[in-house]
Amino acid sequence: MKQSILLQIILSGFLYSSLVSAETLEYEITIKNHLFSPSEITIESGKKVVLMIDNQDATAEEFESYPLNREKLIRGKSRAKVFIGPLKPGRYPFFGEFFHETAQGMIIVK
Ligand SMILES: [Cu+2]
Repeated sequence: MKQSILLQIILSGFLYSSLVSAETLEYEITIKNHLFSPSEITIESGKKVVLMIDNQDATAEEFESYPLNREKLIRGKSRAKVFIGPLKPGRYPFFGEFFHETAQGMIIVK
C-alpha cells in the first residue's frame, strides 16, 4: 500500500515535469546588425512560449512590444528570455527600442 502511493507520487512528478517542458515552446531570435532574425514567428494560440533572444551586436537592444506588454533589455553579446502567451489569434508587433527603424518583428498567433 505504502509502496503504491510512493510510486504514484513519483509517476505524477514525472508526468508533471514532462507536461511543463512540453507546454512551453522555445523560439530563438537573433539580433544582428540591428535586425531581428527571424523577424516573423508563428505560434499556436493558447500556448506559453519563451523567446530566447540572442543579441550578437556589440550594442544593447531592448525588445519592446506594446500589444504583448513586454519590455526586456538585452545587453550586447548576450542572451535574454522573454516569456509570452497564452495568446489569442492575431498579430503582435515588436521592435527594438534602441534601433527601431530597422529592428522590427511580428508574432503571428494562429
Ligand atoms: Cu522600452
